[in-house]
Amino acid sequence: MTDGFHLVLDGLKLNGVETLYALPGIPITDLTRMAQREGLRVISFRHEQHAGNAAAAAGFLTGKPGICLTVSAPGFLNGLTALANATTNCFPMILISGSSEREIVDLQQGDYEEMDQLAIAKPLCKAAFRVLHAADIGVAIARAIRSAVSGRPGGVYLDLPAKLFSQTMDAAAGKASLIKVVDPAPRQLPAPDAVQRALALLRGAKRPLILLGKGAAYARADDEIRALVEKTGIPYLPMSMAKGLLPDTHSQSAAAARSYVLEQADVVMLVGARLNWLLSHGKGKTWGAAHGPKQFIQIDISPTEMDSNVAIAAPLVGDIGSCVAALNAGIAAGNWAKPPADWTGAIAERKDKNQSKMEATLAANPSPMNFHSALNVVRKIIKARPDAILVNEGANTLDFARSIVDMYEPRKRIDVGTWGIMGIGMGFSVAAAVETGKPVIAVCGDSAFGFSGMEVETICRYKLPVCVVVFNNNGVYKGTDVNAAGGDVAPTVFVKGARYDLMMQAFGGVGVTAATPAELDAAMKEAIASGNPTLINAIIDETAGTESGRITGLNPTAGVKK
Ligand code: FYN
Ligand code: ADP
Repeated sequence: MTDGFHLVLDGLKLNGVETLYALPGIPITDLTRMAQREGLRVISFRHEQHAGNAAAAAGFLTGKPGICLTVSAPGFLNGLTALANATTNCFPMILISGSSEREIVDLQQGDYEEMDQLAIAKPLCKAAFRVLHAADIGVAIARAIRSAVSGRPGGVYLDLPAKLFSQTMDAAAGKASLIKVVDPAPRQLPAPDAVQRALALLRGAKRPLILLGKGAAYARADDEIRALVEKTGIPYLPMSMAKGLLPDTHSQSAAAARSYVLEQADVVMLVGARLNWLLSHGKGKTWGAAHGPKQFIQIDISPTEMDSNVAIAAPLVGDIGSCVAALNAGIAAGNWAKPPADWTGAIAERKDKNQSKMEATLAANPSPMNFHSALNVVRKIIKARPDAILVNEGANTLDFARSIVDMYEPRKRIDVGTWGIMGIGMGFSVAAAVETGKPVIAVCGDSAFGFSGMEVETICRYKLPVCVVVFNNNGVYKGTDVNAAGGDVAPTVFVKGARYDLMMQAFGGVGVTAATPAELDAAMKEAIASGNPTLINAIIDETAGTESGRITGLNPTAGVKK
């Protein structure tokens, strides 16, 4: 005989799942124990949100759905933020939650942790399934995997009521009921006429631009994308998680001339990037409305993404690997002229200007450190270890790091993503370390770190090579706000001079305070060389930084006299 517990584990293992990001409790405690016994790695967290974030990051980093396992109602709800965030970011993950007894929940008779979890999860993910019979576990797992990774990737919810786990069935029949998913994320070839339309538009452009988004990084079409950029000679702009798809030092990168290229380009090819708020919806001043309308080519696996904000002249629907390969074939077949020199020359001029300005700022060595002088250290460390994964969250800490810290390899930068969410820091770091075995550097604002700080215990427990650098400027945005009415400190201010380093020490890791770039450099090098869990409390000038970093304009009070 077999039972629900074993069928769940066998179904996951059959599909190549190796790790569960979990938080044990009723009714899944034994499932986590049995999982370990059956050879799965169980990474056990202190809060489900971070287990969920880890699963989401694992999904992005591996292209396979990361699995998060939680208890019912409150545990499920804690995991839900991560599930919704994964869906928003197009990261594949599966949230598996135990749930209470259907009969009692549906009659609202007050079961232990009673909640209609399936109904609550549905609007926040790509698909949600509940399994009532052990014989259906195999189908449910197969459907969850396909839903997570096929088409536009995203989050999937799998509801497993407590009673399911102890249901028994004949072992041979149970084995036969499991499904090994064949080709879970099938290639989707673009239509030949759509390829020709895109090529014609690109060929006619005077000021073309390629915009790479995190979908391009996720697609793992690194060589094809690089060939497209280099064969066409078109300047490209990476969104934050597409940094490193080509090295940020690439001569065609227009990152340091961002405003200029967005404003001036006449044809923009979006590759796995949505025209959402991060790209000013493709409209307005950012896009140089005064310079005439732009024409867009958009490569995306989701057909309904087209025209979501502005008209897309040449939609190219398919997986990025297939679409870019088709474009490359078309380019190789014809005589492709490089973009006009006045366009590439003008970009180079803007880049040089911005880069010289940046170099001058980075060369300064103020005391206390500011964001620039501290990030200059991180910049050099990543240059020396381009295989390290950079996790980045915060406001100023995020915005400055994005432009200061160059990335050299694909999928090495994971950050707050489409929502600009805080609290991904430690969950993403755990997954990055577990899934890649590479050193992880988490650069977090002090506020952002607070959302997941307790997971430093998890990092210590599993002895993960994570170096957390907390940019400590005593508050949200900065530490100098004053409550005009007196009494409590201002809502954005924290305990001054907090010793985040002691949190890591509390669990046996290394905790260091760094007040100068030299101290920060030494501590980071030591952390990477040793692989020991490390937290560096980097003391940043509390007057440095601006409210909301580079997105100040989104505050409803921007422009209003306070
Ligand atoms: C970029 N830049 C550089 C370089 N790279 N200068 C010199 N050297 C290098 N290497 C320049 C770039 O040309 C821009 O100047 C400027 O630096 C900023 O570049 P960035 O960061 O790429 O662009 P920008 O305008 O900030 O991008 C807009 C955005 C971004 C919306 C995509 O702000 C973003 O991703 N924000 C996420 C914010 C978030 O989620 N926060 C969490 C919530 S915080 P110009 O070309 O002169 O403009 C809650 O408060
Ligand atoms: P960014 O925030 O970096 O601009 P977005 O998350 O907005 O990126 O966009 C990612 C896009 O990539 C989504 O619209 C998604 O549908 C698309 N996408 C993800 N994976 C693939 C893939 N393999 N092929 C094509 N498109 C993809």
